Amino acid sequence: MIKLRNALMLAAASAIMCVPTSASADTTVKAKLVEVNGSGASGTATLTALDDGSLKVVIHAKGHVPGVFHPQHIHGSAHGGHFACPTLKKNDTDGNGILQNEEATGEYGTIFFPLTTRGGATATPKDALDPKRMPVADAKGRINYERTFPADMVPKGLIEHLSTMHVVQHGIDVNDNGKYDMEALGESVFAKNLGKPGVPEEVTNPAVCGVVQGAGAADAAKGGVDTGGAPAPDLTAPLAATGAAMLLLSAGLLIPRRRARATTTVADEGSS
Ligand SMILES: [Cu+2]
Repeated sequence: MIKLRNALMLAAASAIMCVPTSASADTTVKAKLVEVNGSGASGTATLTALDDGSLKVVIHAKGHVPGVFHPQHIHGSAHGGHFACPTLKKNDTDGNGILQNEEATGEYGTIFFPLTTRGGATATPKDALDPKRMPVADAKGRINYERTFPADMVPKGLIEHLSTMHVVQHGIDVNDNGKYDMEALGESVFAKNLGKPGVPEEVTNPAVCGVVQGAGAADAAKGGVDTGGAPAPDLTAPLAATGAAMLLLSAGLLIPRRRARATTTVADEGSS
């Protein structure tokens, strides 16, 4: 009965305020991918936290080393934090003119969620550095990637801290021979430290980095009204819905409910 009463009151309040009762909690954030290590690559990444706890990732990039795989990850932390994209000036601690991944992670955080093309997506080399399950740039160096990860694959803390995440694509060709090789920069210390020796440094060094734009959007994902239904037409919709929810809350009409979401932890450790 209480549920029904709340529903009726919500409907009434919504009618008065012209807010649809089926407000969506979907939240979309975008990142502009900017070149690192003079890769010449660029692109955009769009992350959408869907109502059901799943995460849709769309990446369009160009200018990458053609015909080879490019490890790509969401970098960040389950606990949020202030991250930035690395720069040579600030982060090239060994002064060799190249940003190794281990130098860059100080800025963009650890590998939090590998954006594999299929299968698992744990923050371990098995997934994060799998040449067979990372996107391959086409003959013109383009990568067009889209995957929706179900809720039980999305690591805890990712949706909550969506606005502090970074999208990084790796893989550069320093000696310009069209492939990854040991001759250029030697072995990847980063991969070796993760227990995967024999990976060329060219594979793990960052090629583009993107800071998620639209800070505050993640809060909407967290506190949005869980009424399901119509997809949000744009970024402002979830925020508007949250505003409406706040009004209803202050009027004592709505009992806040945390968005149901799988909390299965996909290993958010094991990366460095
Ligand atoms: Cu990465």
